[in-house]
This record gives sequence, C-alpha cells and structure tokens, in this order.
Amino acid sequence: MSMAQSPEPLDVDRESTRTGMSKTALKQGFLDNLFYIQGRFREVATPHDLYMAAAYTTRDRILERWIKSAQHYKSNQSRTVCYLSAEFLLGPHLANNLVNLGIVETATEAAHELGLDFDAIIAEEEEPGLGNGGLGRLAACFMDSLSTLQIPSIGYGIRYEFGIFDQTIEDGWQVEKSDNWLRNGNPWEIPRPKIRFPVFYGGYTEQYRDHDDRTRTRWVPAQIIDGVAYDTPILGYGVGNVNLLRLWKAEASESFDFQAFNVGNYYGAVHAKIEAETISKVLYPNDEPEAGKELRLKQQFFFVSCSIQDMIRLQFNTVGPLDSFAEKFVVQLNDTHPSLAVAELMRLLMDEHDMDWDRAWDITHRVFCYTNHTLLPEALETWSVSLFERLLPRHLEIVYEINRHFLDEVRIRFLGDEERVRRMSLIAEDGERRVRMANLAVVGSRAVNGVAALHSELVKTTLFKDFHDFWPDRFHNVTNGVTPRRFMVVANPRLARLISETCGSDDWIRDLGRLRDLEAHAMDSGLHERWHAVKIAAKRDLAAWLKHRTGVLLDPEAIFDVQAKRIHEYKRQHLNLLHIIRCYQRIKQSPNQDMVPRAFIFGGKAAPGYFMAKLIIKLINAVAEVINNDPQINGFIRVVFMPDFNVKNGQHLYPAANLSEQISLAGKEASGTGNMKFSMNGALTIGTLDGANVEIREEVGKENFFLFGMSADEVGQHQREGYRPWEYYARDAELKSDIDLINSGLFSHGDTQLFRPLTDRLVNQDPFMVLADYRAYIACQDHVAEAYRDHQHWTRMSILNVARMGKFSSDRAIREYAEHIWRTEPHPIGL
Ligand code: TH1
Repeated sequence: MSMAQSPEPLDVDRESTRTGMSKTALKQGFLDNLFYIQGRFREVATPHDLYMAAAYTTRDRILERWIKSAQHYKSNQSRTVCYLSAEFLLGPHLANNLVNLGIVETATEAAHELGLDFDAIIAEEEEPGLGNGGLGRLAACFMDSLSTLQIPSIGYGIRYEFGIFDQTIEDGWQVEKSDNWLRNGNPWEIPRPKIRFPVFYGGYTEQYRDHDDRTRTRWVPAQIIDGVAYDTPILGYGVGNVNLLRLWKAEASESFDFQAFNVGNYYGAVHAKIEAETISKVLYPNDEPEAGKELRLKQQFFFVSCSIQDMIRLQFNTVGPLDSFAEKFVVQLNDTHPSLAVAELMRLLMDEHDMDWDRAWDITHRVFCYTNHTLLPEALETWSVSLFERLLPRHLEIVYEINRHFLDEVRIRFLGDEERVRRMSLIAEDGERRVRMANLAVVGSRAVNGVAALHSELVKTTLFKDFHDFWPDRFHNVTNGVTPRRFMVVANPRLARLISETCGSDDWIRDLGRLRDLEAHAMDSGLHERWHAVKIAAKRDLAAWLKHRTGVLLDPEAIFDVQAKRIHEYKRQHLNLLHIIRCYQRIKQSPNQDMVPRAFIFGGKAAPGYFMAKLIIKLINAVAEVINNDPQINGFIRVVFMPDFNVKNGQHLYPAANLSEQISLAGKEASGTGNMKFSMNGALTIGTLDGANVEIREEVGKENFFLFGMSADEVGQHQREGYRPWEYYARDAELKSDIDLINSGLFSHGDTQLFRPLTDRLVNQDPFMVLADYRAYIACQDHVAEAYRDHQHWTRMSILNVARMGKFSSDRAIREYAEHIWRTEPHPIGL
C-alpha cells in the first residue's frame, strides 16, 4: 500500500481535471485521458477508447480518496477485516463507481455535451466474472457494504486470467467460450509488482536445531511460485472510504528462473514460467460440486499463502510485533476454499517467526471466522491425504498436530465415545484417507456462521451437530444480503427515482429500512400508475434486448416469469418446465380459454461437466422452439433462454420481472440472493420454504408471497419413509402426460431418447423431489395467474414487497458481522 502524500496540486486546472466533480472538470479530464493515456483524438476514438477514458476519469476521482483512506487506516492502526474468497463476482465497475461518487447526472450531461452516447459507453465494459454465482457475488456485495459502512477491509482472492466462461446457445445446447476479460486491458486495477510473495509447493520437511538449540522444522519445497498483487479500489457509497481488493497473479519465481538459466537450461526456465502462470489461469466453473483437482488445491494454497504473508507484512509495517496480530486482523473465510489459511498462519508463525505451538495457536484460532454456504454433500471439500502430502507436506504435519490437540479435548469431554471422535476428526478414515476442510475451518475459527436462519439451524443440527454440541457458542447466523446500490440504483434507475420522489429523499440507498416509507403510499392510485409504468418500461427494454439477442419477441403485457440462477437439479428448473408444458397442454386442449399471457424467461450457466444440467438447458430451448412456433399458442405463452446470464445481463432482468422463481427443494438452497434482487425490484416470489425465502416471506407478509411445497422437515420425513417418485407419476394423470410429452419426441424432432436420462431420473430417483412438489406448484401457479388479473392488487403487493425488503441489504449483513463476529468499528473518511 503506497503511503506517499497525495501530490500537491500544481495548479487549478490540473487539480480540477483529475479530481474535480464539475461538468467542466469531467469533460477536460475525459479528453486528457483519451489523449494522454489512450493516445486518441475524439474523432478517431473507438467505443472502447471512449469507455477507457471514462473509466480513467472516474478512477482518478477514486484514487485520491483511496490514498486518504490508506493513510488514515495506517496512522490509526485500524482493525482490519480480511475477506478471503476464491471468487469475487464484481460485475462492471463504471456505472457503480459513478453512483457511489454521486456523479451519474453530471457525467451523463458531460458526455452529452461532448456528443457521446453515455449508455453505449457504459455498455462497452466487459465484466470481471471472477466467480460462479451467489458465493462470488456475495463477496462483491460485501466489499461494497464494507466500504459504505467505512470499515477498513481488504478482499483477498485470485486474479484469474480467464473468469467464468461465456455461454452461447447453439442448437439449444450450452456452448462454453473462454472469457478473455483482460484482452483489452483493465483500467480499474493497479499492478503492484513490488508486492510479491513466494509460494512453496511439494518437496519435504526436515528438522534442524536453531541458535537456541531448539528443534525447528524447515520446509524444502520442490517448486516456488511468486504471487504478485493487483489492486482494485472499492469505493463506498457517498463516503470518502476506499477499501482494497487485492488479487494475486501467479508468476514464475525470479530466483528459480535464474537457477535454471545458470545451468544452461534456458528452455526449462521458460517452461517453468508457463507452468507457474497456469495457477491463476482459470476459474473452476463448478458452482457446487467439487472438482477435486490438484490445480484447484494449488490455487487455494496460492492465494491463501500470499494473503497471509501480506497481512504479516502489514502487521510489521503498522503495529509491529506479531503478538497483537489477532487484534489488528480478523479473517473471514468464504466457505472452505481458503481454509488452508489456518495451517498456513500456524506455519508462518512457527517456522518463519519463531513462535512455539501454543502462542501460534492462540493467535490463529482468534483470527479466523468461517462462513458455511452449503449442506450439499458433493460440495463439502475433502482432499486425499496423499495429494495433500505431496503438495503441502508441512501443512499435513500441522493439520495432524491440530487434530491431535483437538481430539484429545474431545476425548476428555466425551470419554469413550470413539465414534464421535471418528466423526469429528480432521481426517476421514473410511476408505482412502482424506482431509476434511470443513472440520479444519470449524476447529481453526472462533466463529462459524450459516447464511440464512433455516440454513444456520440445519448447520447446527445436521452437518456440524457434533461441533455444536462441543462449542455451542461458536455458531451464528448472518442472513445474506445484497447491495441496493448495484441491484436497485444501477440496475433500475427509473424505480430508484420513483422511490426517492415518493419517500421525499434518497436516504433509503444507504439505509434500506427507509423503504418502509413507501407503505404509506401503497394504496395511492397515483403511485400505482407510476409504479406500473416503471415496470412496463423495464419490460419493454428487456423485450427489446431479448429480441435482439435471441429473436424471440415477448409481449410486455404478459407476466414476466423469471428463473435466473445457476442451472442445478436442486434448484429445479425442470419443475418450472413441467408447469410450462402443463400450460401448453391446457391451451392445446381448449384453445379458447381465457388465459393470462405469460413470458417464461430463464437464464443461467451449467457447469461444463454437469451433463444433467446441460440437458435441462437443451430441454428449455427445445420446449421454447415448439411453443414459440405453434400458431395455436399464438404468443399466449412464450419461452426464452437468456444466453450468458451474468451480473451485467442480470441488471436487465431484475427490473423487468413480475414473478421470481425460487423453487429449490426445501433444505437445499442455503440462502439464495437472487430471491432478494428480484423482490427489491418489485417482483413477487413463488417459492418454497427454503433458504432466505423463509425470511423474505416473513418480512413481506405471507399474503404477498406465493408459497408452495414441502417444508424441510416434511422433506426429511418423506425421505425417511421412503420416497417413490414413480407412484406420483402413476397416480397424477396430468403429471404423467407432461412427462410423457417430453418422451414422445415432440420437443426433439421425433427423437424419443434425447431427454430420457432426465425423465428416467425424475420417475425412478428424483433426488430433489420434483414430482412430490409438482401438484402444489401447479396449483400455486394458478393462484399467481388469478392474482395477476387484478392489476391494482398486484401492484400493491409489488410495492409492499419493495417497501419491506430493508432487511436484505448487505449493509445489514455487514453490520451484523461487524458487531457480533468481527468486533470492528467504522473509521469514517471525510469527503
Ligand atoms: C451459494 C449457495 O448455493 C447459495 O444458496 C448462497 O446464497 C450463496 O452461496 C451465498 O451464500 C454457494 N456457492 C458455492 C460455490 C462453490 C461451492 C459452494 C457454494 S455454496 C464453488
């Protein structure tokens, strides 16, 4: 972190073009950046040049605040939150930074005066897709809220050269294209080539005697790779605070390279460079199931080791001795992906900084806190002991030692209960021995939390029951939240304006509870009209966007029924499809019935190796093709798949939705955050009692939420009694005919086998109980259609949904972390 004084302004012009917020300053700054950084004139500039100049002009204004923040944090030795996450799904920066700087209008006017189309400039930005879905996006929302709440913090992660793949749809199938997001440069990051740490892999450990004749351990690695810091400033909304997102890029270690060169192995040295760089090359595109690949473990250790070394460096630069490390830093582990940090901090404190075990452990276990994001067994990370040992021999010794101390404690508390000891061990011994990363994270942390009330209960009573018995006070809930800056102000400026006008202030943007002020106007017919107009305008925009991208034309008067999220069987996109097929069959059977028109909109990526998810995408597109081209349907229902659902495209979707599909099997979706984004934009939810849906329903009122399906308890009971999906298929004639229609080949040009893997799985296994919830879902969808007929009433429900979403701001979530878990204070930086 540069601690240099911000340079004295040489003269008024320079000051104003770099940092001034007036229209003139922005225009001059923009033209200067275009000329001096891009080497372009206005006349020859490409749209991308214009975007870059706008980005630099915006960044200039952030950097001054950044230096101020860094200086303040340093001189106050501020307690700092380090958010360790393998994913940060940031979305485009430009529009968001303009909102947080408070200069959207000025910048828009400045652009118009220069004869530029500002929306087109903003649309030029390629988003950094450094995450898969909810977990990565949560990290990005938390960064926004940490800065807005003025809490000193650093986000640590990986600067993947390729983020989440770009999705195209070809012949109805998902096709993955590599995401070369850095191709045209990244104006938001600042490389820090001098902030560089060596990361060791492989080799062996040996014991030696130090100067005081103490036995110490030394790790002699087989490979050393450097991590280089790339910093992105994260500005808070309406504040001077700028926090840091520090992402690590892997490079060949200079010292290693030199060795190879010395022995004349020039070719080998170049090869080592290429191999080193593969570590930060690409994000693993699996949302929940684990890949279990060696490179993934190398990635995890890579960013963890760099981050902990960086924190130790900062400790020496600010406070001094390491004894107060746990007072200076708190580290939040975003799922188990960074949980090697526990062993790495122990290693650094003992092997590099001379501490004995007890002192090192006392610090370590007070530094870490761990968030669990899933109960799905396939997402719980374990690494085979043999792979772990080969890559991280020293860390395996440390894990064993942590385990030995820990299990001694368990044995003392639960004398003779060796079955419990076996379950709680950091090492799974059934079959191939494996390191349990979740157990390591729990043992190494002073706080563990789930991400919604229901999920946190299930964490305590199922996944970590033994640990909860052992350390009941260690377990917490912090219900997720999302940032209203990006998901309301940036995504839906029309709605944001209407809310501010209705409430008489824009205070709700920093204090989302203030949305309650809308309730007083929920019956006001003037507001109803404007509310409806805002929604229709967003639907028109989305319809135009989708027409352009997919050729499918939607009717803005239809219910926009949207399911946008990763494609996964537990999220049950196929349950939604069965309802669509039901609607189709009903129209075919009685073409003249009075139906509410609907547009069914899907978006989401499937993990490239997840066959069933990819087949679901194919089926969505196959059903769309038949329905959209059937003259008898005549546009009454339409189905469209939005290709490449990501943060940027999502911003078109949330404002336009009338109905939000949150239909996972109860107990499977830890929280969900898309549910919040839709509801904040005035969509009503059709959903199960899963994840944060439970709390959303509590907040908005059960009369403003379409609930269906089994509860998590009922799911458990049903499974214990023995679930037989084929009985539902046999007994429910409509369900049977919907599934049979898929098997008939109607949607696959006569191919009766194409979708068999999916339909067979539903009828014979159905692990996510689609068939058990089918009837309740169809009935609930019928209620939705009836409710939509009463426009007044629907609009009132929509207003109440928005008015009561205050709880789901990520600001509230971060306040809870700060107060109950981190014990951190705000450090305001004035403007
Ligand atoms: C998601 C959860 O599925 C979702 O319910 C939750 O809202 C979100 O995290 C944020 O808390 C998860 N994403 C991942 C990604 C990976 C591994 C586990 C999870 S859980 C790679």
